[in-house]
Amino acid sequence: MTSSHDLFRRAETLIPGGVNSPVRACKSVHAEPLFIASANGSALTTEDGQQYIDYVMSWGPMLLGHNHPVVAQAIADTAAKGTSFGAPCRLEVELAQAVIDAVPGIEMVRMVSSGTEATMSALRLARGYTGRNGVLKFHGGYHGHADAFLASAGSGVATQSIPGTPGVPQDVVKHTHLAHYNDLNGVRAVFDAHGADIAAVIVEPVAGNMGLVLPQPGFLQGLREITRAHGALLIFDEVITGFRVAFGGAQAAFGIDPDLTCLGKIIGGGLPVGAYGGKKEIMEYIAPKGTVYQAGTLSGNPLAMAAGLATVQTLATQKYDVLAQRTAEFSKELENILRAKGVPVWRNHIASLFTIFFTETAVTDFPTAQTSDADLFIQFYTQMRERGIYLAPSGYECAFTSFAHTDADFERTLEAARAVRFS
Ligand code: KE4
Repeated sequence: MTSSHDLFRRAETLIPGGVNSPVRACKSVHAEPLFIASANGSALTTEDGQQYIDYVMSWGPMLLGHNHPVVAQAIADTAAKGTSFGAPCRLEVELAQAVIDAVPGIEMVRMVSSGTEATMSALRLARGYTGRNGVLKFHGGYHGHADAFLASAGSGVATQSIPGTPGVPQDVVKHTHLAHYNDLNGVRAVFDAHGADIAAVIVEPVAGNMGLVLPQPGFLQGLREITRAHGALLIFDEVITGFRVAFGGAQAAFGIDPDLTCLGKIIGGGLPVGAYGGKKEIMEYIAPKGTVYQAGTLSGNPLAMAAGLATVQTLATQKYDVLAQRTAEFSKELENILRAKGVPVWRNHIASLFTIFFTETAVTDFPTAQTSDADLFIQFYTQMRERGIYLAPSGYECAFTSFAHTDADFERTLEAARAVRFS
């Protein structure tokens, strides 16, 4: 059996950093990545034959749990008939319908192959629709790796403390304006200075890439009012929150009506799918109906559509409130266990998402998320991993539960936390 270590050594000679996405490299926690051989429900099995309870869940897609039988069967049945035609197929119509039926703000939708493609395309559409260049994003917000979004980005950019935006021309990022999450005065100031040229505000309605940060009362509504007042579009990046915070996404949970919505992760059920959608009047600017160009060889391919459709149809019957309550109780007990060890702890939680920060400061934006003690996080991550608990290798990510996590999983995780010793 080739171990994770041997595979990583080999991968490092073939792939930059040995990984196909930076945050997986576990650099910030001074560990090597585990190579996964298989996954089922809430469990991962590594190439070393070790089993872990998974709270990364592929960074969000696996809300039903890994290898869900309905999804696996849909993939197998569809694969037997071909995987990609480069032509329209029934399944992309059916997934489009399911997304439009579920997400209140989406009247028309375009499928792409990643969250990055979705946000990149939504911004181009906003610029084409408004004739403006500017975009406002938030410190610590992560919207994928398109040039415009790499200013003060969260997720792996924050994890690696990558300064600025190497490789991104200043001419591009000069159109990107920044404000702090939950700071409407900061947003107003940007609009006072640049409002005439701002095409859109893009926001994670619940922030998941600076750790989990919740919108304070009035924040999202304020963004809706400010953008409307200035003729800018409001783009909800629901790549994490879509079909997770509620079946209809954060926009359903918080009752906000964005102009455009970006989706990913869950709507692919583990296969590469992203989507952007919104008001029909805006979406019809997209080629070939309109002239704002966006395209993709594998967009809407039957295999990915089948996985996404089976996932969304199965999620429609799940009890989101029960999972939210179970996750709330589990993460609260985890917070209590860690606080009893004398370390500073702040917990943010919503639905099947939570983050434990190692700070006494209320975490409401990127600067307060950055007060979390990185060394305490590394001790926590390392000792939990030694005890078979697989957490995101970064303090700027969320923990994801799923409909596959059992009470026994949560109790085993709490047992592992009780055994952690902080120095
Ligand atoms: P992808 O291009 O990675 O499919 O989606 C980009 C994206 C867009 N918007 C939000 C809110 C996102 O969270 C993401 C991607 N999330 C990260 C983890 N937080 C993906 C993990 C990775 O980069 O490997």
